Amino acid sequence: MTDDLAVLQAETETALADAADLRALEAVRVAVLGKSGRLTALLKALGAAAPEERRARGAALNLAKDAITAAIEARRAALEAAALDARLSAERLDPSLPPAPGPAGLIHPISRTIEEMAAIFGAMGFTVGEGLDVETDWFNFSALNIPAHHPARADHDTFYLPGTRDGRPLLLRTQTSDVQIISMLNQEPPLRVIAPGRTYRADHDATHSPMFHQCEGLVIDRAITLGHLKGCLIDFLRAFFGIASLPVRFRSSYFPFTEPSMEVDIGWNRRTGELGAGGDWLEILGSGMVHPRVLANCGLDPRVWQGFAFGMGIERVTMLKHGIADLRPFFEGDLRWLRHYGSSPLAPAMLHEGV
Ligand code: 2U9
Repeated sequence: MTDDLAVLQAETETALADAADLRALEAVRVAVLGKSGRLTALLKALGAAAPEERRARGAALNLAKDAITAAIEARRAALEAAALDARLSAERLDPSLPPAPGPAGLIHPISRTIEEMAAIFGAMGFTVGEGLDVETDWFNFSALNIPAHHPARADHDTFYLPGTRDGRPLLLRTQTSDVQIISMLNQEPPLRVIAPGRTYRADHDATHSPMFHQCEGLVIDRAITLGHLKGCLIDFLRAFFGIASLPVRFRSSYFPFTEPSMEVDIGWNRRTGELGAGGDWLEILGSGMVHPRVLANCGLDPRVWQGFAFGMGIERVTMLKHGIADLRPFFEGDLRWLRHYGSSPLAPAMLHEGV
């Protein structure tokens, strides 16, 4: 190698060793191999060399270029590895740290109540079923023994939709019973299912919203009695409201889909709104033994299979549990309300900790 190339290579190696980061490295590369770089200039000058010199000089220049390129790439690899090491140690993650305070997001009270119901009924062996918001009148009414002339079927109570499915009128479901009907049609009994979800009724005032949420439930088995219904709902209500001595009263009622039917009341103080004591009664849900005709509509022999069912409004029980006076903010998306009534996603509903 000629002296000038040896000097150039040595100086480049020193400059590369001094380059502390990728930017400095790039500057060295441009100064040697760039358009106006020192080695590029020597390569350009090769054309002017005497023909007998050109071969040896060309080979020397190429050797120097290869050596310098390799030195640049080696330094680049070292600098990139050092930069990655520095980033990894600066960004080290400690999974044992508590979550950083800040806008982590909160669970809406409706979702929270559904989680709590799933936890309580889940511990009793229920699964959570889902249906469709848009149903036919068979799943919403006919299968449930709700007769053709029933007021619930009228336009002023139910949102009907254009079109049909299976030749039947479409509607927005007014209760989540479609889930239990589908469960009975598709699964072999015994079964235990809850059906939380959106429901719709043509009702809009201070205490009614055209869209609201219900949780219904269904148990089908052999030899199911009213005693099972009562035990299940008393246990649920006491766990949900967190009051072990919550008074619960069953009052005879009527629904087309259950026989006998019962409304369920809990003890409270009407004056203070306090639940659990006070001598007054507050209606909280409806229930009953599944009507034999509903069982038969879903292909079950009522002489073999019995069951009980219940239904409650999710907004209503959430308002009572948390002392929320107004229904409207549930659907207004006001962040101040959500921050106040929302619950932490990091503390999910767990029965053993009290939901
Ligand atoms: C099947 C058979 C029976 C579900 C039931 C009620 C009683 C009830 C209301 C409470 C307040 C709805 O949100 S609300 O307006 N529901 O009173 N629901 S029994 O009965 C069923 C369900 C499915 C197959």
